[in-house]
Amino acid sequence: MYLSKLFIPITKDVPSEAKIKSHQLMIRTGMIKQSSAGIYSWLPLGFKVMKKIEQIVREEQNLIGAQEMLMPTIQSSEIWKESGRYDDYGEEMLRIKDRQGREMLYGPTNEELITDIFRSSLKSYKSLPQILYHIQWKFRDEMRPRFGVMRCREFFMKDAYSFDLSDAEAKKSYNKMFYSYIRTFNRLGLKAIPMAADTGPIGGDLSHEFIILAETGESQIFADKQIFEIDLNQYELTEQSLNKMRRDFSSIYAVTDEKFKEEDFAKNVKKENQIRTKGIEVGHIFYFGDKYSKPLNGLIDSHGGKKVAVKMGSYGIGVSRLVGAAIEANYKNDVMKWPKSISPFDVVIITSMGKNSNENLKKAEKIYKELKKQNIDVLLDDVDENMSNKFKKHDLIGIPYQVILGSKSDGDKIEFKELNFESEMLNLESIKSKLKKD
Ligand code: P5A
Repeated sequence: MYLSKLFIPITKDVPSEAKIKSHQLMIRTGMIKQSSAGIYSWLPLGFKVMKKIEQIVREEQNLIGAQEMLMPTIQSSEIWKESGRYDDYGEEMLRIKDRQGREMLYGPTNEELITDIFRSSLKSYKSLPQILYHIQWKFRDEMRPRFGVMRCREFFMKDAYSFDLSDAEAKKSYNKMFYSYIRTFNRLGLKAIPMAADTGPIGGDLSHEFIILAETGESQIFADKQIFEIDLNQYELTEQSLNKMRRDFSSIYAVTDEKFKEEDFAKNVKKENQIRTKGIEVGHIFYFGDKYSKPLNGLIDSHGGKKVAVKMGSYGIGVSRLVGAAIEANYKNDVMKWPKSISPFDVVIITSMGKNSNENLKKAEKIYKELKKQNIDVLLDDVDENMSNKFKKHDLIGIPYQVILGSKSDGDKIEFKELNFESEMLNLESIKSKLKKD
């Protein structure tokens, strides 16, 4: 893609309500545009990043055997009345009437709808376990939408639902999802720590929030610093390893504010290991047994033919929130550097448009074609603007690698720079191998 052709409305005008870096930066680099309070359009640059995150989430869900499907955004109020949440959910639910006067709603989550699908589809324990997921827009009429895509009204979520015969089996599904989340955030280049959490309107008695440390986060967290030292790569998808993983994490104190008790913290964590800080919740998993299957009659025949309510859990990842969270975690000293796995482009060729512009552009196009052949996603900055402005702009856009065709590049030697590092002079072959995908 040529930058001169890309729809990327870069602006210096940031509205005063954009208080945190990710919000400011997403507007400045034309990633999103607010259409009304807490509702955004995703412009090409922002959409590209969100799609990359979505794809990693998808691959990691598939890896643990979860099956992708798609449920609608608009739901009927009937199932919510059956579960009892139609009234409980309160003002956050956007309620709509269709032309026949039927009460509908824009789904804030899908526990009811998936239970309805399950109850009319599966009848026997022989079909269990099952994990289904979709990646779909949600709507919550938040009282104070803020921080751009972090707390908005319309947002993109991956939500998965597990179905098992017994509590013991259901815990295995919970552990698989726990593992999948650790892998997912790792691949996104983010250190997200599972913390014991409250269940709120979703319900149940077992729950973890996955939290990225950030001063701008809205979650207050209390943890033993040892939790950040657990080697996340040691776990495998076997029952034994998953049990070990849960034991490792539950043996170290890490909770959100709703679960926090000063005396427990003092008792369980040495003073010098105590961390009190803020974080961004990027995922949240719940085990709630038969909270929905019981009122909604999600029954299955168990071994002896006896009908029992299926045991369920639900598992969410804030896909659109993650775009903002990744910026909060990676923006430092006025430079944004995307993790390789979710960067909107793999590399940018920054071309000086000064006195040798024709020559530079020809050279840039040649390199561009070569890199494209290697399946490398390249942005070519062919905009007629001075180099210092270009560098400033690319510090904000955050593509991690730059090929710079300015005064230093000469013949075979091309200036190559990784953001936040000194540049080096390399030939095209070395650049290709540096950019090679794993
Ligand atoms: C789990 C999946 C649920 O809704 N039901 C289905 C459960 N959990 S949750 O914690 O309420 O949300 C899951 C994740 O969605 C993101 N999120 C949001 N992102 C942007 N704006 C919002 N207003 C918003 N609300 C929730 C979070 O990442 C959360 O962890």
